[in-house]
Amino acid sequence: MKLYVWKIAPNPRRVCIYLIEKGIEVPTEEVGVPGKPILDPAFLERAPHRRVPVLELDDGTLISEAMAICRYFETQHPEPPLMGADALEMALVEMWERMSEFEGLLAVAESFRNAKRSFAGRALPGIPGELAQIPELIERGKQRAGVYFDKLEARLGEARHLAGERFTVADITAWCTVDFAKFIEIETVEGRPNLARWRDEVAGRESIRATA
Ligand SMILES: N[C@@H](CCC(=O)N[C@@H](CS)C(=O)NCC(=O)O)C(=O)O
Repeated sequence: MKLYVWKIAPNPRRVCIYLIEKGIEVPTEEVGVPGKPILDPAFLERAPHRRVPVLELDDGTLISEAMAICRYFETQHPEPPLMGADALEMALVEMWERMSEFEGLLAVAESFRNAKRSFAGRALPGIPGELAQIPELIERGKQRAGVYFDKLEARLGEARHLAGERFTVADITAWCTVDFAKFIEIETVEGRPNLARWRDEVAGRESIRATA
């Protein structure tokens, strides 16, 4: 088994944090090209979805998508539960995790990928060939991310973590989003005291410090 990662990128980081929280050790291979914001062409030839993280099983099966990889491990190592322990918690974890990826992480990525010169012609991950940046999406991504951070602020005023008392994969995706946002010009915790409280608490976790 092997986990393919790109250590500077937020999506592989979601899985790395998850594995540390679970105490599961998996051999990893870095497939980012040093000094360039691209994946190793040899890896891309073997990875049909052209993105990381990818988990390769011993029989050659390739699993893409951070949450699919976490689900694979969660089913075999249910303790401590990071994807919910009963019907309600599972639903709340999935709700907040999906919102965090689709409304948060993708919004920050939209602004980032359309702004950075080093991503010119590569405005979306996973697309073969050229894809032009759209400058209007820099601000639109920030606007979307701001709405998401407000949503986190409201939720974290009523709960310790996103899905309730327990730290879960929803917090992992939200953390990676808040941390990734330092690469775009946007306020995250400023003026959002509940988000600041959560950010400071989560920042102290060993899994977060180990993947910083
Ligand atoms: N929804 C996917 C997102 C994967 C993704 O976008 N990964 C980025 C790194 S954060 C990537 O592989 N980028 C490759 C590239 O930019 O060429 C997941 O959950 O794994």
